Amino acid sequence: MLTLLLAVLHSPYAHAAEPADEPADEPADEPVDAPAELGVATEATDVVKPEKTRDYLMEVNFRGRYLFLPDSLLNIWYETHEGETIERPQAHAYNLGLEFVVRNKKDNGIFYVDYLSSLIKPGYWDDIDSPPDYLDGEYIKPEAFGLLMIGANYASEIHATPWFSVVFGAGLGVAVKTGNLVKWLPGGDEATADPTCGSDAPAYERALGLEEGGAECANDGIKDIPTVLPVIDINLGVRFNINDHASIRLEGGLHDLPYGGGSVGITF
Ligand SMILES: [Ca+2]
Ligand SMILES: [Ca+2]
Repeated sequence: MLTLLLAVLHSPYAHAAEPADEPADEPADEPVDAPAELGVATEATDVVKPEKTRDYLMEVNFRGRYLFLPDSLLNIWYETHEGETIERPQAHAYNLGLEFVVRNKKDNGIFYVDYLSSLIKPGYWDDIDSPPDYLDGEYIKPEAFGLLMIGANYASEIHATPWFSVVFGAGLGVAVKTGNLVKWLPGGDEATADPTCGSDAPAYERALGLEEGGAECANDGIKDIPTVLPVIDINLGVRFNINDHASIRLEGGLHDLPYGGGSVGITF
């Protein structure tokens, strides 16, 4: 019985008689008795058959992330000046990029390139002193400040259902700094570029103008940040797998900074 079924399935006439099964191979109104046409149908079937020639999938994804340093952490080192005009800015950024993923049922290799763009507003960064000194902080203004990041992550995957899984892992990368953090120091500091400008004024006044509408002091250079930095990745997320054709990954963790975000793309 089984032999018969297989014989039927392999018969060229079976394909010709069932155009609904193979609509791409042979339009229904083609003459079924032309030998050349049957030859094409058989050939096409043979090509379609070995569908799974590799036991891994690949993805190309677009990724977007929001990164931030929590206030609770910054509060350890910097005054908040909450509610004042010199209130400490938020330390946050966004991150856009591309991923190439190679994965099997359990293992994921994720290769990425992305760009972190600072969302930090110009503002006053006043360190915590004991006894308090609210006038010795620096005024920092990001100028095209960002990081171009490239790296590789490994992630392990646990499938809850064929279309939903938990993905977690870690990895390393390299970041190249773009732009700068321009700084103004408090007046009287030995390192000010123009010691005569606001010699007893705090940094925010030297940056924004000593008086309402007044001239600003020249900046005092840039913050000393290495051009090349390591990237440490720790990721925990979930993946929605759409028929092995597309996937969405939502995750959070560490991408040098704590982050939350997602990746969406095609699977092939
Ligand atoms: Ca201080
Ligand atoms: Ca201080």
